[in-house]
Amino acid sequence: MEISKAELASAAAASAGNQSQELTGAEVLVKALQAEGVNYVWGYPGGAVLYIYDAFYKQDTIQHVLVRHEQAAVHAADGFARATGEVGVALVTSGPGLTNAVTGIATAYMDSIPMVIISGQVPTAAIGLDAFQECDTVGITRPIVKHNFLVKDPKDLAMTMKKAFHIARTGRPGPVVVDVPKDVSFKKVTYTGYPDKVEMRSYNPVRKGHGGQIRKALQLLLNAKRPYIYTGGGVLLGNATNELRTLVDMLGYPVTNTLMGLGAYPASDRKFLGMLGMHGTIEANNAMQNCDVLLAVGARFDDRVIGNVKHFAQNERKIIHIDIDPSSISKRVKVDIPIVGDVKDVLTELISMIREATQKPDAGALADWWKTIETWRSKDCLKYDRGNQDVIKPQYVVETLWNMTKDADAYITSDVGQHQMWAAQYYRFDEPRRWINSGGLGTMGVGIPYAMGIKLAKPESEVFTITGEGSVQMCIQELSTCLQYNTPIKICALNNRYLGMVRQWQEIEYSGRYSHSYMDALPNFVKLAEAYGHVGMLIERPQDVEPALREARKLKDRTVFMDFRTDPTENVFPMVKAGMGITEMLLGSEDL
Ligand SMILES: Cc1cc2nc3c(=O)[nH]c(=O)nc-3n(C[C@H](O)[C@H](O)[C@H](O)COP(=O)(O)OP(=O)(O)OC[C@H]3O[C@@H](n4cnc5c(N)ncnc54)[C@H](O)[C@@H]3O)c2cc1C
Ligand SMILES: Cc1ncc(C[n+]2csc(CCOP(=O)(O)OP(=O)(O)O)c2C)c(N)n1
Ligand SMILES: [Mg+2]
Repeated sequence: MEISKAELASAAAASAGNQSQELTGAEVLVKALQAEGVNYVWGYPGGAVLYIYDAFYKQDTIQHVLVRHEQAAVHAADGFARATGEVGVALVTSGPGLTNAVTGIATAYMDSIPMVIISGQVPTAAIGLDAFQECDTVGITRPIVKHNFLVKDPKDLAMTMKKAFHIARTGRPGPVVVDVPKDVSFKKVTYTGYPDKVEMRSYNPVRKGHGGQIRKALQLLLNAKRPYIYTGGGVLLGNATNELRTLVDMLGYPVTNTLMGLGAYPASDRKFLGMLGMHGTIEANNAMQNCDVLLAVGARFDDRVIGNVKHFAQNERKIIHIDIDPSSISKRVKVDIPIVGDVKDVLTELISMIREATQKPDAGALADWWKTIETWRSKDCLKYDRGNQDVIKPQYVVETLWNMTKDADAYITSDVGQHQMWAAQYYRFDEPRRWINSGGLGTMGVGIPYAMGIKLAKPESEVFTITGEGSVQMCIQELSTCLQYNTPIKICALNNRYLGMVRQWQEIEYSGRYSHSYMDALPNFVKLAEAYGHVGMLIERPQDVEPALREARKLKDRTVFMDFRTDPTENVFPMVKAGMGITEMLLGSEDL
């Protein structure tokens, strides 16, 4: 019989509970992390956390990774969490350490990523006195965390950590900050073991969906003439890709993923219509607008998906919405059948109801619906100039990478901008948790730290970062961390010499007034990579794209920075302009 990690953790907790010990708060903190099964912590030291760093020094089960900037510590732990499904842990000092971490915390919060961020704080007696490196961590992080704690007594540390991990990973996941004043980490306390249970009267997330609601949903789904399954990050967060696959196979209905859901359903399957939304495919967006029954699964009707809400409401459709967070339901779009619960539990119940049902989907109506969808699909909206031999098309780099690695054990991280959208459109993700990017906050700079976090957890896998020359400079210092911890990643920079996504908006929405979107004086990335101890490559011709990628992959143990000089004028299409409806798409430069 296999023993789960959680069981191991609670066994460790129970045995630790047998003997009480006098420990410092910092030592209790480390024991808590060990009991939670934590193997990696990304962090950066400073005065307020030196007792914690001292406690790390005296143990050898947790590897601490010293980053070069606290923002990257949080991103790396976040990338680790996205790829593994475990809670990512970061450690920062008080004041500037915490404020540097804020972007990372907000990024994780917007995409519902389970994390625990431990921050140092000035001693309790100094709080509120403008002490050296003091900041109001609880106040600053309140709007960007699922929960936060200020620990005032070392006696509370173990239970606080237990709660922090529990809150981070249950219900709608999210980051939890634990702020630890220096005296709390220094004082001794009698440690009687890590708690094995946690109860919070005010926090009891629902897992099981309401049976009556699921039955109503089933009825609607079976009576549908133009059904559509719209799935998001919640399917990945809830580890429900198998259930989704079973459901879609049983019903034969078309399915789409949001940017955050890519990989939740295999992109190579014909029933998949591609990503929907602002840069979604014609078929995915038209199906969203024209369906008569919409099953939304772990997706939150984001503005980049729905576009103009009034336009979306012009067509009548019944909406079923499965989401673990009641506050996500009817937030932006009114739904008809809300089902609050965990996507895995709810889909399992729905599947068993479908199995028992005598009624089957309306095959005739479904065939007509598929015919309509195929006419949209035949427009081949992701076509681009593949024959161009003068300049590297950015889409070609992504497509080539996909062709080379589709059967490999590969993870793709990205930064934010046009390159992110091309990665989402042209790399066809068949498996969950392989596509790691920032959707909700859209944080430039995540690409390298995400890759670094994943590579540590998955040393045998290939990890690629698709980035832009703008984004990559926001956390480029982490190339140094990659060398120190031997996390060889492959960076594919689609270098268009522009803040391309900004340039695209300026071309389309601001009559070509390119205000501060051109990057002059870029560094020599090849030399920069070499200066950090890595390999740099400059690729300027389309025919060199594939050989460069091949060579980089061969250099298994090296971090390689590939500087692809791509077409500076290329835009991301389809595109729904701000304020437009999701079917009002620009399909190419001829539409401008
Ligand atoms: C430049 C740029 C362009 C973008 N363009 C697009 C675009 O064209 N198309 C697009 O889709 N997005 C796009 N985005 C991303 C967009 O901003 C949103 O991040 C994204 O659409 C949200 O995805 P989601 O609805 O899957 O929600 P997520 O943020 O992934 O939220 C998940 C939902 O699932 C729920 N959930 C979590 N766990 C569970 C569980 N166990 N059971 C049930 N429910 C659960 C949560 O409560 C939440 O409501 C773009 C972002 C950027 C930066
Ligand atoms: C931290 C941060 N600042 C600003 C932005 C706004 N922004 C979105 S995309 C983009 C341009 C990105 O440029 P680059 O990395 O070169 O990618 P490209 O669009 O050219 O592919 C900017 C500035 C952002 N998303 N994040
Ligand atoms: Mg660029």
